[in-house]
Amino acid sequence: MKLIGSTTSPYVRKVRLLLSNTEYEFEELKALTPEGAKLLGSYGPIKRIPILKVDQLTIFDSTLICEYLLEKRGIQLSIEEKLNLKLIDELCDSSIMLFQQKIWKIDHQWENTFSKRLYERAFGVLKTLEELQSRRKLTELQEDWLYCVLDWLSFRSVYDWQEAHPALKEFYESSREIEKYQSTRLEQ
Ligand SMILES: N[C@@H](CCC(=O)N[C@@H](CS)C(=O)NCC(=O)O)C(=O)O
Repeated sequence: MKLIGSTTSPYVRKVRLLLSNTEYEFEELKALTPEGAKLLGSYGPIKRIPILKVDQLTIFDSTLICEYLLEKRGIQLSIEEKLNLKLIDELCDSSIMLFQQKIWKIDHQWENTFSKRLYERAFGVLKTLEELQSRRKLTELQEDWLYCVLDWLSFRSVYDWQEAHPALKEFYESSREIEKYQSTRLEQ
């Protein structure tokens, strides 16, 4: 089994966390560099990381990869679980796009309608997750995915998510030393 991805991607980290106790090969590929983008093309048309090569399959999309790995372990996710995981994915997607708007100098100040919509979505999801976390409603899998996004937001200094979300901040700060998060930490 081979995982293709970078050590800076929150999507790749979701999969790395799930593979924590499994033997696999890791192929480093930085999607945002020209060389990485070219190499990604050889794996299929989507051109995003992560990619998992396993059992003659090339699986793209971090959520599909996680679902595949969990199914192999006999675990089927409920719709309630999937809905919360989708919220976290939406937070990740909108935040990544906001970051790209900046680094690709499309809308550096997030002034256009598209950026504003992304920002609203990210903060709407953060508010919902704040409520869920303050009532301790998140499962371990949801916490893992959430940690991946919060840590990436901090790593890239995308926006200040901490001030308005004390329960998320507390969760983030108290989780930092957990071994699985330390052993998959984001690195340039
Ligand atoms: N929905 C995808 C998103 C993956 C994604 O956007 N990965 C980023 C890296 S963090 C990427 O490959 N970006 C390359 C690009 O947008 O050109 C997933 O969950 O795997």
